[in-house]
Amino acid sequence: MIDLHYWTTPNGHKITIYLEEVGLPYRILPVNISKGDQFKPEFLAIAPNNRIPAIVDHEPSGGGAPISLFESGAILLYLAEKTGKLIPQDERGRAEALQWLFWQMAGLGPMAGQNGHFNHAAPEKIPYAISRYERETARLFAVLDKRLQDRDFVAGGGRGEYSIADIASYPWTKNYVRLNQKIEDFPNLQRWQRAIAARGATERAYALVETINPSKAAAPLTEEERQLLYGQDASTVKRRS
Ligand SMILES: N[C@@H](CCC(=O)N[C@@H](CS)C(=O)NCC(=O)O)C(=O)O
Repeated sequence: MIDLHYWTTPNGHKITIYLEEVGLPYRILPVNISKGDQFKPEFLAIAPNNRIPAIVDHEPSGGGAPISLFESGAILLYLAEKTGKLIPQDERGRAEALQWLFWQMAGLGPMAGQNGHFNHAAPEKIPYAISRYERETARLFAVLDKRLQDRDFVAGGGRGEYSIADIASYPWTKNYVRLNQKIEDFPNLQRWQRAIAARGATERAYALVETINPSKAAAPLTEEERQLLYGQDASTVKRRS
């Protein structure tokens, strides 16, 4: 059994999509990040960066004590290695999958995250910051679009095979409206996105939002929530353990 410490955000969706795809038994432990659950000592013990997602695998393949992990890319890779599923098995395909997984983790995720922050959460509209992150999001969408011009999936031989590389990027392109991107400018990405959206596992993963966080996106952040999420600095880490 896998414990998934989860909230209904793009990085959280990556892991529910994967687990739904491969059918590993898991249990969700909601971490409501706008209420401060990410600072609870029991969560920090497995996720010292106070960010979701995190997992605890109570049945590691090699036996022994449970393995806990934070960082969505590390979690996807761990689960793919555990199950042998949704990662190409040949050397070349596996290298491609890792390359695009790291691309998402180091590029698309952080840039789109800042795009969302400066467009929707920042207390003041800073045109340079908004433009910088919108343009960088668009550039990264174009990179993905180009990669998909002659293939169905990001990594693997032939037309590619569905893998953790696709799963990592999908949630960060699904929210293109929020990121102020015109999806019709990226037709290959749009085709890929539609194919992933139509998968049963993707539908089940996103359906969890209704049960775990039915009020999602209903209300703007309160001042207290804003402080919790965006008022963090070194002292936040030092005073919590
Ligand atoms: N690089 C991390 C990023 C995780 C992350 O930013 N999680 C956000 C939600 S998508 C979070 O937990 N935020 C809580 C906070 O900022 O206190 C990953 O991919 O796991």
